[in-house]
Amino acid sequence: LMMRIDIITCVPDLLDSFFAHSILKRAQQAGHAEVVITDIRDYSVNKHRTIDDYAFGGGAGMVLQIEPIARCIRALQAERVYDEVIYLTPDGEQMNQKIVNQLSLKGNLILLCGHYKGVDQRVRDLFVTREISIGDYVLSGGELAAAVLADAIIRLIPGVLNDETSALTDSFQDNLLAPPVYSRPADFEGHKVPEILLSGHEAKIEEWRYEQSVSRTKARRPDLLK
Ligand code: 6GU
Repeated sequence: LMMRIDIITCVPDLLDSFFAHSILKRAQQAGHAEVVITDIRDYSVNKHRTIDDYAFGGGAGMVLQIEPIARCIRALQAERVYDEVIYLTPDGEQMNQKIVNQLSLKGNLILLCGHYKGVDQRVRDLFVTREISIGDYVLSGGELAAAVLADAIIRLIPGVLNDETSALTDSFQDNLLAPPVYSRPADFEGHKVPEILLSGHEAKIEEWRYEQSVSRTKARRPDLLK
């Protein structure tokens, strides 16, 4: 299984270092996923390499123009089939684990990052198949949102995580928060690890963890249980 995620951005430097690190690098080295960052400016239609212009009708802020983005998306689509072209935008559908699970089962994805006042509406009308926000706050561009989405997707691809980092015990994977975890020492200045965890009773430990998940979810995120 090999998933390719293309990220289209006008600030590629912002994303390059992120995908060169940690679990995402491992996933790429193992051939489970490939993340390719493309600079919109490389598809500019003029010698000054401009990609944005003033908004028709006036108002503050520049708009990413349709021509460079159209040329970029078409160049990618000429090479392979993409399941979705996702535009990262604060007015999109709010990202959650269910959406991430769905996307992790797809083949190739294009993530388009907005900037300034966003992209020309015609890009959304003609090319974008899905619009996603990472939460109700405004970032200065879609790059961090694209990194968040790509990270959440890639770690779910079969074979990317090992037993220690297994996604099966994540918070949200079953609409429950994860239970508390402990490691050595068993006693830190009198603060002891719950005895059950030292008991070796596997079934009882699982039951305790489940109860902790439920009580933690009731206390912190009752909305998840509805
Ligand atoms: Cl996807 N983009 C921007 N610019 N801000 C956001 C966001 C996306 N999601 C939440 N805030």
